[in-house]
Amino acid sequence: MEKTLVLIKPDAVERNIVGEILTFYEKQNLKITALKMLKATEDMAHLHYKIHEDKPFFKDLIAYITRSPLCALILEGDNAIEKVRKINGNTDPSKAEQNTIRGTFAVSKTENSVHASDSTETAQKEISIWF
Ligand code: 3AN
Repeated sequence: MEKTLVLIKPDAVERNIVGEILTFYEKQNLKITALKMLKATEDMAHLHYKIHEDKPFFKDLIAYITRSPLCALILEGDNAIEKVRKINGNTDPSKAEQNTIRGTFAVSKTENSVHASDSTETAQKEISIWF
């Protein structure tokens, strides 16, 4: 059984689509084992996006992720990390498949509705930031 960290990001919480997004995961047999609403602090955002700190979009990313509450959750299931990233879809909504969360809801590469860990090491680190 694998664990992964998901963030339902501010653009999605603002549009009242948290429930619809959770349904994508639950329908694929993933178990929600922790869930909370919170507003990310600058420190949390910096820790979470540390690998992007030299990228040109970093400032906008931090401003966006801290602008209003997000929903953090832990999902568990077989192959959860890969499975959740498939359900989320491509980072760029114009390239995301239609039946993915980002293909359905994402607004832009920054405001792309969801985040999910990309490895077991990242999942462990990200769970300790948000829980
Ligand atoms: P993913 O979330 O699909 O793993 P990453 O890890 O490459 O994507 O990027 C982390 C976050 O940074 C993305 N979710 C997105 O919000 C933002 N991002 C990535 N690439 C860009 C870009 N070219 N322009 C603006 N924001 C970006």
